[in-house]
Amino acid sequence: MLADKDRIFTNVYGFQPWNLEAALKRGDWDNTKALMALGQDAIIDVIKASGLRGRGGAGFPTGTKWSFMPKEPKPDRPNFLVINADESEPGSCKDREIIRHDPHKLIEGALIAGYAMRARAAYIYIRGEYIREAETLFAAVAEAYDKGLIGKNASGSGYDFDVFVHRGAGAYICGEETAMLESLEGKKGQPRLKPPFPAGAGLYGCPTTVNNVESIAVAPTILRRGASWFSGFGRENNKGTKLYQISGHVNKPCVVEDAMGLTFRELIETHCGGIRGGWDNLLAVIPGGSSVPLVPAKDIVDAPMDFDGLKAVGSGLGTAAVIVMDKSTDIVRAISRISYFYKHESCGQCTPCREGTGWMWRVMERLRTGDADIAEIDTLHQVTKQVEGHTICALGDAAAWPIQGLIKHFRPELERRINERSGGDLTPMQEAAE
Ligand code: L3W
Ligand code: SF4
Repeated sequence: MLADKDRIFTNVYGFQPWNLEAALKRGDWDNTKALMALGQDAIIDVIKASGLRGRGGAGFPTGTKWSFMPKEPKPDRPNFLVINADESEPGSCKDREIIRHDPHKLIEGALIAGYAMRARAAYIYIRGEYIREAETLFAAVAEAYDKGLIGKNASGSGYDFDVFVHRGAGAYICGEETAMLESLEGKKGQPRLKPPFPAGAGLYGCPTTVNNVESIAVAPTILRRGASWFSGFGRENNKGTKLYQISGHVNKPCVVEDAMGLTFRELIETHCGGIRGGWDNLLAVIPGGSSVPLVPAKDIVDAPMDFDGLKAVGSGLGTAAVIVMDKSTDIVRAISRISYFYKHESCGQCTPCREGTGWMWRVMERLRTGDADIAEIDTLHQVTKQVEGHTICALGDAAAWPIQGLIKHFRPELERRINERSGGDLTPMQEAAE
């Protein structure tokens, strides 16, 4: 278990106030000017050496991403930093806790990262439903301006840097980085074709880096404590500490910071009081938010909770939103509900996703009730393969993978329902819960 002294997010449960006075006591904004004096390229080198990989789902190396930004921005084409706080992935709830209880870590991180990338300003795009969190963030940004920590001559560094908070309007797809840029520009939030990547042409066509809240919020601590301290946790290619969000059928759901690479069993036993009803009652786990395939109990228990460990069992770390399902779960219904989510959130601009998500959900619903032919299981699988990799953004993959995981691991259950027509309609209690 991670020692308290090694936690970056020391106020994740909000036992202390979020405000600047309390943040200063926790060590935030401690001589930020000296950190910046390291120099822009040296800051990027520290982040590279720390092994930090993006915490928003894709795991792209953060320092490498920062290094893509032009070193001499043109006056009419400034660099921008965009921080993705549109946390909408089902199961994900870590960025919310950072913003609620530790917003100054994020704002200080924005300044340091923005400075390293020669950015003129940071835009924090916050999920529309995060109303109280947005209020906290607006207030924390105002505190930072008031004390001269950001704005003109930010923290006495001689560097001018603004931070703008922008509220979303409730669309999951605006968490996709280029849809977010469109939305910030005041347009409909629809993903752009990549390349060009945002580092080449991003916000208003200017060089832009989009990073997740957690990736930015850990940067000041990495600089203060050193790259080797951070890379001392986890293992090769999977370094550092991470906020895990465990929901579902555990005795104590929580958001907790621990080292990358601890096993699923360690995570659940150490922080969640075990599986509801004991380990024999575990059915399956979605380990990285709804976009990654489920993993059956037998494969997940000893899997390291990091990028490579979860890839090895056919899934992914995603945002480390760990959804635990025990044997009381109707697994077909659960995946069908996820399919409905992607159908609902598809922006509709490419055909495989627009048509495919609805088609897959309708078949999933018939599989749920058992009102399908056995051959349709393979047809459904083929359609998921036609959607996967054939769309503009990753939402198409995200809609396909959970179904592929279901078919791979729970085909006998799908066949049983069809053979017995046993799924049935919703019970009155399930209807009420819908
Ligand atoms: C310059 C290149 N930049 C890649 C950049 C790229 C982006 C980052 C990763 O999707 C995943 C998705 C969700 N030159 C570059 C380059 N980049 N090559 O690197 O890019 P990519 O395309 O691998 O991923 P993405 O489009 O950022 C993110 C999955 O995460 N997910 C979580 C979603 C989480 C939320 C939330 O609520 N926080 O929505 C879970 O699995 O499905 O696969 O910046 O520009 N050659
Ligand atoms: Fe829109 Fe879906 Fe295409 Fe992504 S994959 S651009 S959400 S239609």
